[in-house]
Amino acid sequence: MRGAQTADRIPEFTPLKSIQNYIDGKFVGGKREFADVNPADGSVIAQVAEAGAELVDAAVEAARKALRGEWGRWGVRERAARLNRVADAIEKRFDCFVAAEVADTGKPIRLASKLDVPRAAANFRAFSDLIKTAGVEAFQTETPEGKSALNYAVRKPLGVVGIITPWNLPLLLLTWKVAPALACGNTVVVKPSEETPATATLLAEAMREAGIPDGVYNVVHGFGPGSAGEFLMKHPDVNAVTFTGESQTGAVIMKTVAASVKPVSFELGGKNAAIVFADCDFESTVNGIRDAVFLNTGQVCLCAERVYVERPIFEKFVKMLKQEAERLRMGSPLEASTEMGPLISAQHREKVLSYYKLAREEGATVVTGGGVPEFGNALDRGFYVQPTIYTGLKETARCVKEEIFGPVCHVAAFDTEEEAVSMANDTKYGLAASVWTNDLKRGHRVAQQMNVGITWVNCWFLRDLRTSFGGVGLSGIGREGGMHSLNFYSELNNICIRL
Ligand code: NAD
Ligand code: 6OH
Repeated sequence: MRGAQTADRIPEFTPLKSIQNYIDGKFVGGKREFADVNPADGSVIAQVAEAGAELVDAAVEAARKALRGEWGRWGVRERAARLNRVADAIEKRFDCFVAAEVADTGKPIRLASKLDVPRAAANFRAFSDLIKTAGVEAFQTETPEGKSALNYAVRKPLGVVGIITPWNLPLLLLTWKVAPALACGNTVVVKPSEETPATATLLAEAMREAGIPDGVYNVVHGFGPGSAGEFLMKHPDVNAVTFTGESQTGAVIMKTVAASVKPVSFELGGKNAAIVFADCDFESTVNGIRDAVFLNTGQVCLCAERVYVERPIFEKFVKMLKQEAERLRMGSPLEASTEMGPLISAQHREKVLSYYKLAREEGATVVTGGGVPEFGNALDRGFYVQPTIYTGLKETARCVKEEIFGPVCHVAAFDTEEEAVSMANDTKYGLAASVWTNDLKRGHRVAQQMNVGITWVNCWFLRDLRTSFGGVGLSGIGREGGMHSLNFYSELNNICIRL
Protein backbone atom coordinates (compact mmCIF):
# COMPACT_ATOMS: atom_id res chain seq x y z
CA MET A 1 0.00 0.00 0.00
CA ARG A 2 2.60 2.50 -1.07
CA GLY A 3 -0.11 5.06 -1.73
CA ALA A 4 -1.16 5.13 1.88
CA GLN A 5 2.14 6.77 2.79
CA THR A 6 2.43 9.10 -0.21
CA ALA A 7 2.48 12.69 1.05
CA ASP A 8 0.87 14.28 -1.97
CA ARG A 9 -1.91 11.80 -2.47
CA ILE A 10 -5.35 13.06 -3.37
CA PRO A 11 -7.42 12.19 -0.30
CA GLU A 12 -10.89 13.38 -1.22
CA PHE A 13 -13.12 11.29 -3.41
CA THR A 14 -15.99 13.04 -5.09
CA PRO A 15 -18.21 10.30 -6.45
CA LEU A 16 -18.60 10.62 -10.19
CA LYS A 17 -22.27 11.45 -10.80
CA SER A 18 -21.79 11.14 -14.50
CA ILE A 19 -19.39 8.60 -15.96
CA GLN A 20 -18.28 9.35 -19.47
CA ASN A 21 -16.38 7.68 -22.24
CA TYR A 22 -12.75 8.73 -22.66
CA ILE A 23 -11.67 9.14 -26.25
CA ASP A 24 -8.55 10.82 -27.60
CA GLY A 25 -7.85 12.46 -24.26
CA LYS A 26 -11.36 13.89 -23.81
CA PHE A 27 -14.34 12.85 -21.76
CA VAL A 28 -17.37 12.47 -23.98
CA GLY A 29 -21.04 11.67 -23.39
CA GLY A 30 -23.19 9.29 -25.37
CA LYS A 31 -26.65 9.19 -26.88
CA ARG A 32 -27.99 6.97 -24.10
CA GLU A 33 -27.25 6.55 -20.44
CA PHE A 34 -27.54 3.68 -18.00
CA ALA A 35 -27.47 3.53 -14.22
CA ASP A 36 -24.48 2.49 -12.14
CA VAL A 37 -25.88 0.77 -9.04
CA ASN A 38 -24.30 0.27 -5.62
CA PRO A 39 -24.82 -3.42 -4.81
CA ALA A 40 -24.71 -2.79 -1.06
CA ASP A 41 -28.05 -0.95 -0.99
CA GLY A 42 -29.35 -0.84 -4.56
CA SER A 43 -28.92 2.94 -4.79
CA VAL A 44 -27.99 4.60 -8.09
CA ILE A 45 -24.46 6.01 -7.87
CA ALA A 46 -24.14 7.57 -11.28
CA GLN A 47 -25.41 7.71 -14.83
CA VAL A 48 -23.06 6.18 -17.36
CA ALA A 49 -22.77 7.38 -20.96
CA GLU A 50 -23.19 4.41 -23.30
CA ALA A 51 -20.96 4.38 -26.37
CA GLY A 52 -22.78 3.57 -29.59
CA ALA A 53 -21.08 2.38 -32.77
CA GLU A 54 -19.98 5.91 -33.68
CA LEU A 55 -18.15 6.47 -30.41
CA VAL A 56 -16.50 3.08 -30.62
CA ASP A 57 -15.35 4.01 -34.14
CA ALA A 58 -14.00 7.30 -32.79
CA ALA A 59 -12.13 5.51 -29.99
CA VAL A 60 -10.54 3.01 -32.38
CA GLU A 61 -9.62 5.80 -34.76
CA ALA A 62 -8.02 7.78 -31.92
CA ALA A 63 -6.07 4.69 -30.92
CA ARG A 64 -4.87 4.17 -34.51
CA LYS A 65 -3.84 7.80 -34.78
CA ALA A 66 -1.90 7.59 -31.50
CA LEU A 67 0.16 4.70 -32.90
CA ARG A 68 1.46 7.10 -35.52
CA GLY A 69 2.15 9.89 -33.03
CA GLU A 70 4.84 10.40 -30.38
CA TRP A 71 3.77 7.23 -28.55
CA GLY A 72 4.73 5.18 -31.59
CA ARG A 73 8.14 6.82 -31.70
CA TRP A 74 9.02 6.35 -28.04
CA GLY A 75 11.49 3.64 -27.16
CA VAL A 76 11.14 1.08 -24.42
CA ARG A 77 12.87 3.25 -21.82
CA GLU A 78 10.41 6.11 -22.22
CA ARG A 79 7.35 3.83 -22.22
CA ALA A 80 8.60 1.98 -19.15
CA ALA A 81 9.15 5.27 -17.30
CA ARG A 82 5.61 6.39 -18.15
CA LEU A 83 4.15 3.12 -16.86
CA ASN A 84 5.82 3.76 -13.52
CA ARG A 85 4.30 7.21 -13.54
CA VAL A 86 0.86 5.69 -14.10
CA ALA A 87 1.49 3.53 -11.00
CA ASP A 88 2.51 6.68 -9.08
CA ALA A 89 -0.66 8.45 -10.22
CA ILE A 90 -2.81 5.51 -9.08
CA GLU A 91 -1.12 5.54 -5.68
CA LYS A 92 -1.63 9.27 -5.38
CA ARG A 93 -5.35 8.68 -5.95
CA PHE A 94 -5.36 5.56 -3.78
CA ASP A 95 -8.39 6.53 -1.69
CA CYS A 96 -10.37 7.64 -4.76
CA PHE A 97 -9.80 4.34 -6.51
CA VAL A 98 -10.70 2.40 -3.38
CA ALA A 99 -13.88 4.41 -2.84
CA ALA A 100 -14.94 4.07 -6.48
CA GLU A 101 -14.26 0.33 -6.55
CA VAL A 102 -16.10 -0.21 -3.26
CA ALA A 103 -19.13 1.77 -4.45
CA ASP A 104 -19.31 -0.08 -7.77
CA THR A 105 -18.71 -3.63 -6.50
CA GLY A 106 -19.82 -3.58 -2.85
CA LYS A 107 -16.55 -5.28 -1.92
CA PRO A 108 -15.25 -4.56 1.58
CA ILE A 109 -13.04 -1.51 1.80
CA ARG A 110 -10.32 -3.62 3.45
CA LEU A 111 -10.24 -5.90 0.39
CA ALA A 112 -10.13 -3.10 -2.17
CA SER A 113 -7.35 -1.44 -0.13
CA LYS A 114 -5.35 -4.62 0.26
CA LEU A 115 -5.87 -6.28 -3.10
CA ASP A 116 -7.50 -4.40 -5.96
CA VAL A 117 -5.87 -0.99 -5.93
CA PRO A 118 -2.31 -2.01 -4.88
CA ARG A 119 -2.39 -4.71 -7.58
CA ALA A 120 -3.40 -2.15 -10.20
CA ALA A 121 -0.28 -0.10 -9.42
CA ALA A 122 1.81 -3.28 -9.19
CA ASN A 123 0.63 -4.36 -12.65
CA PHE A 124 2.09 -1.20 -14.19
CA ARG A 125 5.35 -1.51 -12.26
CA ALA A 126 5.75 -5.20 -13.11
CA PHE A 127 5.40 -4.70 -16.86
CA SER A 128 7.54 -1.57 -16.78
CA ASP A 129 10.33 -3.68 -15.25
CA LEU A 130 9.77 -6.60 -17.55
CA ILE A 131 9.76 -4.78 -20.86
CA LYS A 132 13.12 -3.20 -20.00
CA THR A 133 14.77 -6.57 -19.62
CA ALA A 134 12.78 -8.68 -22.10
CA GLY A 135 15.03 -10.39 -24.60
CA VAL A 136 14.22 -11.86 -27.97
CA GLU A 137 15.54 -14.96 -29.70
CA ALA A 138 18.72 -15.02 -31.74
CA PHE A 139 20.25 -18.00 -33.58
CA GLN A 140 23.45 -18.42 -35.52
CA THR A 141 22.41 -20.60 -38.47
CA GLU A 142 24.51 -22.73 -40.82
CA THR A 143 23.69 -22.23 -44.49
CA PRO A 144 23.65 -25.19 -46.95
CA GLU A 145 27.01 -23.95 -48.32
CA GLY A 146 28.56 -24.14 -44.89
CA LYS A 147 28.49 -20.38 -44.38
CA SER A 148 26.51 -18.69 -41.70
CA ALA A 149 23.46 -16.58 -41.17
CA LEU A 150 22.13 -14.72 -38.19
CA ASN A 151 18.50 -14.94 -37.13
CA TYR A 152 17.16 -12.48 -34.64
CA ALA A 153 13.70 -11.28 -33.77
CA VAL A 154 12.40 -7.78 -33.15
CA ARG A 155 9.37 -7.15 -31.01
CA LYS A 156 6.70 -4.89 -32.44
CA PRO A 157 3.31 -3.79 -31.12
CA LEU A 158 0.18 -5.47 -32.44
CA GLY A 159 -1.49 -2.12 -32.98
CA VAL A 160 -4.86 -1.34 -31.39
CA VAL A 161 -5.86 -3.82 -28.69
CA GLY A 162 -9.54 -4.21 -27.71
CA ILE A 163 -9.88 -5.09 -24.03
CA ILE A 164 -13.08 -6.32 -22.36
CA THR A 165 -13.18 -7.00 -18.64
CA PRO A 166 -15.64 -8.23 -15.97
CA TRP A 167 -16.95 -6.73 -12.75
CA ASN A 168 -15.42 -8.87 -10.04
CA LEU A 169 -11.93 -7.31 -9.82
CA PRO A 170 -12.54 -4.42 -12.20
CA LEU A 171 -9.38 -2.33 -11.93
CA LEU A 172 -7.07 -5.25 -11.18
CA LEU A 173 -8.17 -7.20 -14.25
CA LEU A 174 -8.27 -4.17 -16.53
CA THR A 175 -4.74 -3.05 -15.63
CA TRP A 176 -3.53 -6.66 -15.88
CA LYS A 177 -4.14 -6.24 -19.62
CA VAL A 178 -3.61 -2.51 -20.17
CA ALA A 179 -0.14 -2.47 -18.56
CA PRO A 180 1.50 -5.14 -20.77
CA ALA A 181 -0.36 -3.87 -23.85
CA LEU A 182 1.12 -0.39 -23.32
CA ALA A 183 4.53 -1.79 -22.33
CA CYS A 184 4.68 -3.41 -25.77
CA GLY A 185 3.81 -0.12 -27.49
CA ASN A 186 0.18 -0.79 -28.37
CA THR A 187 -2.72 1.57 -27.91
CA VAL A 188 -5.92 0.32 -26.27
CA VAL A 189 -9.66 0.71 -26.29
CA VAL A 190 -11.11 -0.77 -23.12
CA LYS A 191 -14.70 -1.65 -22.35
CA PRO A 192 -15.11 -2.26 -18.64
CA SER A 193 -18.12 -4.14 -17.34
CA GLU A 194 -21.36 -2.15 -17.36
CA GLU A 195 -21.66 -3.01 -13.64
CA THR A 196 -18.35 -1.35 -12.73
CA PRO A 197 -17.51 1.58 -14.98
CA ALA A 198 -15.90 3.96 -12.45
CA THR A 199 -12.29 2.90 -11.97
CA ALA A 200 -11.52 2.51 -15.69
CA THR A 201 -12.72 6.09 -16.03
CA LEU A 202 -10.61 7.31 -13.09
CA LEU A 203 -7.63 5.58 -14.66
CA ALA A 204 -7.92 8.05 -17.55
CA GLU A 205 -6.93 10.82 -15.13
CA ALA A 206 -3.92 8.83 -13.97
CA MET A 207 -2.92 8.30 -17.61
CA ARG A 208 -3.17 12.01 -18.28
CA GLU A 209 -1.10 12.88 -15.25
CA ALA A 210 1.54 10.33 -16.26
CA GLY A 211 1.88 12.00 -19.64
CA ILE A 212 0.49 9.11 -21.66
CA PRO A 213 -0.37 10.77 -24.99
CA ASP A 214 -4.00 11.27 -26.01
CA GLY A 215 -5.51 8.32 -27.83
CA VAL A 216 -3.24 5.72 -26.23
CA TYR A 217 -5.81 4.80 -23.54
CA ASN A 218 -9.48 5.03 -24.53
CA VAL A 219 -12.55 3.91 -22.57
CA VAL A 220 -15.93 3.07 -24.04
CA HIS A 221 -18.85 2.19 -21.79
CA GLY A 222 -21.77 -0.08 -22.44
CA PHE A 223 -22.99 -3.64 -22.60
CA GLY A 224 -22.09 -6.67 -24.71
CA PRO A 225 -24.46 -7.60 -27.55
CA GLY A 226 -25.72 -4.67 -29.63
CA SER A 227 -23.61 -2.28 -27.59
CA ALA A 228 -20.02 -1.09 -27.07
CA GLY A 229 -18.70 -4.61 -26.36
CA GLU A 230 -19.87 -6.12 -29.61
CA PHE A 231 -18.97 -3.01 -31.65
CA LEU A 232 -15.43 -3.11 -30.29
CA MET A 233 -14.95 -6.84 -30.91
CA LYS A 234 -16.30 -6.51 -34.46
CA HIS A 235 -14.23 -3.51 -35.36
CA PRO A 236 -12.01 -4.17 -38.40
CA ASP A 237 -9.30 -1.79 -37.16
CA VAL A 238 -8.84 -3.56 -33.83
CA ASN A 239 -5.77 -5.78 -34.22
CA ALA A 240 -6.15 -8.08 -31.22
CA VAL A 241 -8.69 -8.90 -28.57
CA THR A 242 -8.22 -9.80 -24.96
CA PHE A 243 -11.17 -10.77 -22.82
CA THR A 244 -11.82 -11.83 -19.25
CA GLY A 245 -15.27 -13.04 -18.34
CA GLU A 246 -17.67 -15.93 -18.64
CA SER A 247 -16.87 -18.89 -20.85
CA GLN A 248 -20.15 -18.48 -22.75
CA THR A 249 -19.33 -14.84 -23.51
CA GLY A 250 -15.90 -15.96 -24.67
CA ALA A 251 -17.60 -18.32 -27.13
CA VAL A 252 -19.74 -15.50 -28.54
CA ILE A 253 -16.75 -13.15 -28.82
CA MET A 254 -14.74 -15.84 -30.57
CA LYS A 255 -17.41 -16.06 -33.24
CA THR A 256 -17.52 -12.28 -33.56
CA VAL A 257 -13.77 -11.93 -34.07
CA ALA A 258 -13.38 -15.03 -36.27
CA ALA A 259 -14.41 -13.11 -39.37
CA SER A 260 -11.37 -10.86 -39.15
CA VAL A 261 -8.90 -13.48 -37.79
CA LYS A 262 -7.50 -11.58 -34.81
CA PRO A 263 -5.29 -12.96 -32.05
CA VAL A 264 -7.36 -13.61 -28.93
CA SER A 265 -6.50 -14.14 -25.30
CA PHE A 266 -9.31 -15.46 -23.12
CA GLU A 267 -9.33 -15.72 -19.33
CA LEU A 268 -12.65 -17.40 -18.57
CA GLY A 269 -14.59 -19.13 -15.84
CA GLY A 270 -13.67 -21.92 -13.45
CA LYS A 271 -15.10 -24.63 -11.21
CA ASN A 272 -11.98 -24.97 -9.16
CA ALA A 273 -11.13 -27.82 -6.82
CA ALA A 274 -9.24 -27.81 -3.54
CA ILE A 275 -7.81 -31.13 -2.31
CA VAL A 276 -7.22 -31.38 1.43
CA PHE A 277 -5.15 -34.28 2.75
CA ALA A 278 -5.39 -35.53 6.34
CA ASP A 279 -1.74 -34.62 6.93
CA CYS A 280 -2.31 -30.93 6.19
CA ASP A 281 -1.58 -28.15 8.65
CA PHE A 282 -5.21 -28.20 9.81
CA GLU A 283 -5.80 -24.69 11.06
CA SER A 284 -4.02 -22.85 8.28
CA THR A 285 -5.74 -25.09 5.73
CA VAL A 286 -9.19 -24.29 7.11
CA ASN A 287 -8.32 -20.59 6.95
CA GLY A 288 -6.89 -20.98 3.44
CA ILE A 289 -10.01 -22.75 2.19
CA ARG A 290 -12.23 -20.15 3.87
CA ASP A 291 -10.48 -17.48 1.80
CA ALA A 292 -10.48 -19.60 -1.34
CA VAL A 293 -14.26 -20.07 -1.07
CA PHE A 294 -15.49 -16.75 0.30
CA LEU A 295 -13.05 -14.00 -0.75
CA ASN A 296 -14.84 -11.25 -2.66
CA THR A 297 -18.12 -13.04 -1.86
CA GLY A 298 -16.87 -15.99 -3.91
CA GLN A 299 -16.66 -13.82 -7.01
CA VAL A 300 -13.09 -14.59 -8.02
CA CYS A 301 -12.56 -16.82 -11.03
CA LEU A 302 -9.99 -18.73 -8.92
CA CYS A 303 -12.35 -19.44 -6.01
CA ALA A 304 -12.76 -23.06 -4.92
CA GLU A 305 -16.35 -24.25 -5.33
CA ARG A 306 -15.40 -27.92 -4.91
CA VAL A 307 -13.52 -29.01 -1.80
CA TYR A 308 -12.33 -32.63 -1.50
CA VAL A 309 -11.25 -33.69 1.99
CA GLU A 310 -9.56 -36.95 3.00
CA ARG A 311 -12.06 -39.01 4.97
CA PRO A 312 -10.31 -39.20 8.38
CA ILE A 313 -10.58 -35.42 8.82
CA PHE A 314 -13.77 -34.83 6.83
CA GLU A 315 -16.21 -34.31 9.74
CA LYS A 316 -13.82 -32.13 11.71
CA PHE A 317 -12.95 -30.09 8.61
CA VAL A 318 -16.58 -29.43 7.68
CA LYS A 319 -17.31 -28.39 11.28
CA MET A 320 -14.41 -25.92 11.35
CA LEU A 321 -15.14 -24.50 7.90
CA LYS A 322 -18.77 -23.99 8.99
CA GLN A 323 -17.55 -22.08 12.04
CA GLU A 324 -15.33 -19.91 9.87
CA ALA A 325 -18.16 -19.22 7.39
CA GLU A 326 -20.53 -18.25 10.19
CA ARG A 327 -17.90 -16.02 11.73
CA LEU A 328 -17.42 -13.94 8.56
CA ARG A 329 -18.56 -10.39 9.23
CA MET A 330 -21.09 -9.42 6.58
CA GLY A 331 -22.14 -5.82 6.41
CA SER A 332 -21.54 -2.43 4.92
CA PRO A 333 -18.52 -2.45 2.60
CA LEU A 334 -17.52 0.87 4.12
CA GLU A 335 -16.98 -0.57 7.61
CA ALA A 336 -13.34 -1.43 8.17
CA SER A 337 -14.35 -4.65 9.94
CA THR A 338 -16.56 -6.00 7.15
CA GLU A 339 -15.22 -9.18 5.59
CA MET A 340 -17.99 -10.04 3.15
CA GLY A 341 -20.06 -7.74 0.96
CA PRO A 342 -22.98 -8.34 -1.39
CA LEU A 343 -23.02 -9.99 -4.79
CA ILE A 344 -22.66 -7.65 -7.75
CA SER A 345 -26.30 -7.30 -8.84
CA ALA A 346 -29.89 -8.34 -8.29
CA GLN A 347 -29.64 -10.49 -11.40
CA HIS A 348 -26.51 -12.26 -10.21
CA ARG A 349 -28.14 -12.83 -6.82
CA GLU A 350 -31.08 -14.48 -8.60
CA LYS A 351 -28.61 -16.79 -10.31
CA VAL A 352 -26.77 -17.70 -7.10
CA LEU A 353 -30.04 -18.23 -5.21
CA SER A 354 -31.31 -20.45 -8.01
CA TYR A 355 -28.26 -22.67 -7.39
CA TYR A 356 -28.95 -22.61 -3.63
CA LYS A 357 -32.45 -23.92 -4.45
CA LEU A 358 -31.12 -26.41 -6.98
CA ALA A 359 -28.61 -27.79 -4.47
CA ARG A 360 -31.47 -28.70 -2.12
CA GLU A 361 -33.42 -30.25 -5.00
CA GLU A 362 -30.33 -32.25 -5.94
CA GLY A 363 -30.24 -33.65 -2.40
CA ALA A 364 -27.57 -31.55 -0.72
CA THR A 365 -27.20 -31.30 3.03
CA VAL A 366 -27.05 -27.62 3.94
CA VAL A 367 -24.19 -27.30 6.43
CA THR A 368 -24.69 -23.56 6.73
CA GLY A 369 -26.31 -20.69 4.84
CA GLY A 370 -28.43 -21.24 1.76
CA GLY A 371 -30.42 -18.02 2.09
CA VAL A 372 -30.38 -14.26 2.36
CA PRO A 373 -29.23 -12.41 5.50
CA GLU A 374 -31.37 -9.77 7.20
CA PHE A 375 -29.82 -6.56 8.48
CA GLY A 376 -32.86 -4.47 9.42
CA ASN A 377 -31.44 -1.45 7.57
CA ALA A 378 -30.68 -0.14 4.06
CA LEU A 379 -28.45 -3.15 3.38
CA ASP A 380 -31.63 -5.22 3.02
CA ARG A 381 -32.01 -3.50 -0.35
CA GLY A 382 -28.53 -4.76 -1.28
CA PHE A 383 -27.72 -8.04 -3.00
CA TYR A 384 -26.39 -10.08 -0.09
CA VAL A 385 -26.53 -13.87 0.26
CA GLN A 386 -25.33 -16.06 3.10
CA PRO A 387 -22.01 -17.87 2.85
CA THR A 388 -23.04 -21.42 2.13
CA ILE A 389 -21.58 -24.90 2.47
CA TYR A 390 -23.10 -28.07 1.10
CA THR A 391 -22.23 -31.71 1.47
CA GLY A 392 -23.83 -34.89 0.15
CA LEU A 393 -24.17 -34.09 -3.55
CA LYS A 394 -23.30 -36.60 -6.24
CA GLU A 395 -20.30 -35.62 -8.35
CA THR A 396 -22.66 -35.46 -11.34
CA ALA A 397 -24.93 -32.83 -9.71
CA ARG A 398 -25.21 -29.55 -11.59
CA CYS A 399 -24.12 -27.68 -8.47
CA VAL A 400 -20.85 -29.65 -8.58
CA LYS A 401 -20.38 -29.17 -12.31
CA GLU A 402 -21.44 -25.58 -13.07
CA GLU A 403 -19.75 -22.34 -12.04
CA ILE A 404 -21.96 -20.54 -9.49
CA PHE A 405 -19.66 -17.55 -8.78
CA GLY A 406 -20.94 -16.95 -5.28
CA PRO A 407 -19.86 -17.60 -1.66
CA VAL A 408 -20.54 -21.30 -1.81
CA CYS A 409 -18.79 -24.65 -1.94
CA HIS A 410 -19.56 -28.33 -1.87
CA VAL A 411 -17.37 -30.47 0.38
CA ALA A 412 -16.93 -34.16 -0.44
CA ALA A 413 -14.84 -36.89 1.20
CA PHE A 414 -12.25 -39.01 -0.61
CA ASP A 415 -10.33 -42.14 0.36
CA THR A 416 -7.35 -42.28 -2.01
CA GLU A 417 -5.09 -39.81 -3.77
CA GLU A 418 -6.12 -41.26 -7.16
CA GLU A 419 -9.78 -40.74 -6.35
CA ALA A 420 -9.15 -37.11 -5.32
CA VAL A 421 -7.20 -36.38 -8.50
CA SER A 422 -9.84 -37.97 -10.65
CA MET A 423 -12.72 -36.05 -9.01
CA ALA A 424 -10.81 -32.76 -9.18
CA ASN A 425 -10.11 -33.24 -12.88
CA ASP A 426 -13.64 -34.32 -13.77
CA THR A 427 -14.72 -30.93 -15.12
CA LYS A 428 -14.94 -29.09 -18.42
CA TYR A 429 -13.19 -26.13 -16.80
CA GLY A 430 -9.50 -26.00 -15.89
CA LEU A 431 -8.45 -22.72 -14.36
CA ALA A 432 -6.99 -23.30 -10.88
CA ALA A 433 -6.58 -25.92 -8.17
CA SER A 434 -5.11 -26.05 -4.69
CA VAL A 435 -3.55 -28.95 -2.80
CA TRP A 436 -3.15 -28.93 0.98
CA THR A 437 -0.66 -31.37 2.51
CA ASN A 438 2.50 -31.47 4.60
CA ASP A 439 3.90 -34.26 2.43
CA LEU A 440 5.94 -32.28 -0.09
CA LYS A 441 6.37 -35.22 -2.45
CA ARG A 442 2.63 -35.70 -2.55
CA GLY A 443 2.14 -31.97 -3.02
CA HIS A 444 4.30 -32.03 -6.16
CA ARG A 445 2.82 -35.29 -7.41
CA VAL A 446 -0.79 -34.21 -7.11
CA ALA A 447 -0.15 -30.64 -8.31
CA GLN A 448 1.43 -31.97 -11.50
CA GLN A 449 -1.63 -34.07 -12.25
CA MET A 450 -4.07 -31.17 -12.13
CA ASN A 451 -5.52 -30.31 -15.53
CA VAL A 452 -5.47 -26.57 -14.93
CA GLY A 453 -3.37 -23.51 -15.68
CA ILE A 454 -2.53 -22.65 -12.05
CA THR A 455 -2.05 -24.93 -9.03
CA TRP A 456 -1.29 -23.72 -5.54
CA VAL A 457 0.14 -25.96 -2.81
CA ASN A 458 -0.66 -24.89 0.77
CA CYS A 459 -1.78 -21.48 -0.43
CA TRP A 460 -4.28 -19.84 -2.76
CA PHE A 461 -4.18 -16.72 -4.96
CA LEU A 462 -0.55 -16.09 -4.02
CA ARG A 463 0.59 -14.23 -7.11
CA ASP A 464 3.91 -13.58 -8.76
CA LEU A 465 3.17 -11.45 -11.81
CA ARG A 466 5.98 -13.05 -13.80
CA THR A 467 4.26 -16.45 -13.82
CA SER A 468 1.92 -17.79 -16.50
CA PHE A 469 -1.78 -17.25 -15.86
CA GLY A 470 -4.67 -18.79 -17.78
CA GLY A 471 -6.77 -21.87 -18.10
CA VAL A 472 -7.46 -25.03 -20.07
CA GLY A 473 -10.76 -26.24 -21.49
CA LEU A 474 -13.65 -23.86 -20.85
CA SER A 475 -11.36 -21.71 -18.68
CA GLY A 476 -9.61 -19.98 -21.51
CA ILE A 477 -7.26 -19.73 -24.41
CA GLY A 478 -3.62 -18.73 -24.06
CA ARG A 479 -1.59 -17.51 -21.12
CA GLU A 480 -0.93 -14.03 -19.81
CA GLY A 481 1.52 -13.00 -17.08
CA GLY A 482 5.20 -12.09 -17.35
CA MET A 483 6.74 -12.91 -20.72
CA HIS A 484 3.51 -14.64 -21.78
CA SER A 485 1.79 -11.26 -21.72
CA LEU A 486 4.62 -9.62 -23.64
CA ASN A 487 4.44 -12.38 -26.23
CA PHE A 488 0.69 -11.99 -26.63
CA TYR A 489 0.77 -8.19 -26.86
CA SER A 490 3.53 -8.08 -29.46
CA GLU A 491 4.37 -9.50 -32.85
CA LEU A 492 7.82 -10.92 -33.45
CA ASN A 493 9.43 -10.16 -36.77
CA ASN A 494 12.24 -12.67 -37.31
CA ILE A 495 15.07 -11.28 -39.39
CA CYS A 496 17.46 -13.66 -41.13
CA ILE A 497 20.75 -12.15 -42.38
CA ARG A 498 23.08 -14.11 -44.55
CA LEU A 499 26.57 -13.26 -43.35
P1 NAD B 1 -19.42 -11.58 -18.61
O1 NAD B 1 -18.86 -12.53 -19.58
O2 NAD B 1 -20.88 -11.52 -18.41
O3 NAD B 1 -18.99 -10.09 -18.97
C1 NAD B 1 -17.64 -9.72 -19.14
C2 NAD B 1 -17.56 -8.55 -20.08
O4 NAD B 1 -17.95 -8.95 -21.37
C3 NAD B 1 -18.42 -7.37 -19.70
O5 NAD B 1 -17.68 -6.18 -19.93
C4 NAD B 1 -19.57 -7.47 -20.69
O6 NAD B 1 -20.19 -6.26 -20.97
C5 NAD B 1 -18.87 -8.02 -21.90
N1 NAD B 1 -19.70 -8.72 -22.88
C6 NAD B 1 -20.76 -9.53 -22.65
N2 NAD B 1 -21.23 -10.03 -23.80
C7 NAD B 1 -20.44 -9.55 -24.79
C8 NAD B 1 -20.43 -9.68 -26.21
N3 NAD B 1 -21.31 -10.44 -26.86
N4 NAD B 1 -19.47 -9.03 -26.92
C9 NAD B 1 -18.57 -8.26 -26.30
N5 NAD B 1 -18.55 -8.08 -24.96
C10 NAD B 1 -19.47 -8.72 -24.21
O7 NAD B 1 -18.65 -11.87 -17.25
P2 NAD B 1 -18.92 -11.23 -15.83
O8 NAD B 1 -20.23 -11.73 -15.35
O9 NAD B 1 -18.66 -9.77 -15.91
O10 NAD B 1 -17.73 -11.88 -14.95
C11 NAD B 1 -17.83 -13.07 -14.29
C12 NAD B 1 -17.21 -14.19 -15.10
O11 NAD B 1 -15.87 -13.86 -15.43
C13 NAD B 1 -17.10 -15.50 -14.36
O12 NAD B 1 -17.43 -16.55 -15.24
C14 NAD B 1 -15.64 -15.59 -13.97
O13 NAD B 1 -15.17 -16.89 -13.74
C15 NAD B 1 -14.99 -14.95 -15.14
N6 NAD B 1 -13.67 -14.43 -14.78
C16 NAD B 1 -12.55 -15.08 -15.24
C17 NAD B 1 -11.28 -14.62 -14.90
C18 NAD B 1 -10.01 -15.31 -15.35
O14 NAD B 1 -8.94 -14.72 -15.22
N7 NAD B 1 -10.08 -16.51 -15.89
C19 NAD B 1 -11.16 -13.49 -14.12
C20 NAD B 1 -12.31 -12.85 -13.67
C21 NAD B 1 -13.57 -13.33 -14.02
C1 6OH C 1 -10.27 -13.76 -11.43
O1 6OH C 1 -11.31 -13.37 -10.95
C2 6OH C 1 -8.98 -13.40 -10.93
C3 6OH C 1 -7.97 -13.20 -11.78
C4 6OH C 1 -6.71 -12.81 -11.28
C5 6OH C 1 -5.72 -12.39 -12.10
O2 6OH C 1 -5.85 -12.25 -13.40
C6 6OH C 1 -4.44 -12.05 -11.55
O3 6OH C 1 -3.59 -11.64 -12.35
O4 6OH C 1 -4.22 -12.16 -10.33
